[in-house]
Amino acid sequence: MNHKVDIIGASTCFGQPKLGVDFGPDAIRYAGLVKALEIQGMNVEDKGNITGQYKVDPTLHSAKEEMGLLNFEQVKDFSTELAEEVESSVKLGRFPLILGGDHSLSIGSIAGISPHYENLGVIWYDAHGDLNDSETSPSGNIHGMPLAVACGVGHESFVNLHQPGVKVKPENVVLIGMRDLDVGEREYIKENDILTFTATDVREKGMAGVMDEAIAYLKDKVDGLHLSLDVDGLDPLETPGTGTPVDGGMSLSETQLAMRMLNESDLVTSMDLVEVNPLLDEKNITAEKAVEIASFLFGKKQL
Ligand code: 6HN
Ligand code: MN
Ligand code: MN
Ligand code: MN
Repeated sequence: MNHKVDIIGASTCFGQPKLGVDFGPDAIRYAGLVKALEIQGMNVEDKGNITGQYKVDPTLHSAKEEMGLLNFEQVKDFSTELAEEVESSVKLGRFPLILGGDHSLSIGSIAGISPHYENLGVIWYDAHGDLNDSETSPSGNIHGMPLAVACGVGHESFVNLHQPGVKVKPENVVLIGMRDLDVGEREYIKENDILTFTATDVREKGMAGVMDEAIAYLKDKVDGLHLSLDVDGLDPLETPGTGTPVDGGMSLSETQLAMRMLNESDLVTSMDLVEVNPLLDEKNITAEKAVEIASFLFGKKQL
């Protein structure tokens, strides 16, 4: 595990309609992220927040649509700025830990990371596949599309953002925790044969079994591994402060186990920790659990 960690706050809410998720990065900081990582021996640098040029004015937050994409301009502008910040972190040999913010931020984070790898792997830990495009999306919300974009599907200015071309091969993707997939997403997963573990697969095989399979599948073919963890992958009883909760999710302890196994695999080179919305939370517990999850990825143990 890279011990040099850059914290990059991706303070965006434009990928979905609920205000407050742009405060996610600060909520995670207030829950003690920097200290928690330093205790694990990490050299942490907090790079502050990226906001993009569009200021969030709650009274004006009504989404403008462009070809079925809500807040297209804002997401494009934000993603471009984030990709640059993330790339400079990777170039310095540091581990970018990107705090969200809604999941559309992964358009930018993956665009900044993938040029540095021949074969970037991605683990998408989420209730959702985030594999829609403007045609399959039931909502027009871009936070339901970033993994499709990374795989080369979607609006060309997203697909070619920061660097032209496909950022991640579908065969290098593993989905974990799926339980709310749209029709088009299911088709995409089948057509591209994406290794997928639903929430009931986790129940059936156990998290250890799932992670063993995921790590074995990825370890010999990827030269970098990006973990994109949406807190709605966990059950809403664990992480209520998020915009699109889905029942039947992973527990904190299953997630801790997954993180411990990823730590031991030594494969992970970057992470998004997203969809923490303090305005929907109860006493910041979702941010506190996000800190716990990151701590386990960076080596925290219970004994
Ligand atoms: N997330 N599949 C739904 C949509 O609107 O496309 C929900 C997306 C949730 C997005 O998990 O970041
Ligand atoms: Mn989700
Ligand atoms: Mn997501
Ligand atoms: Mn949401």
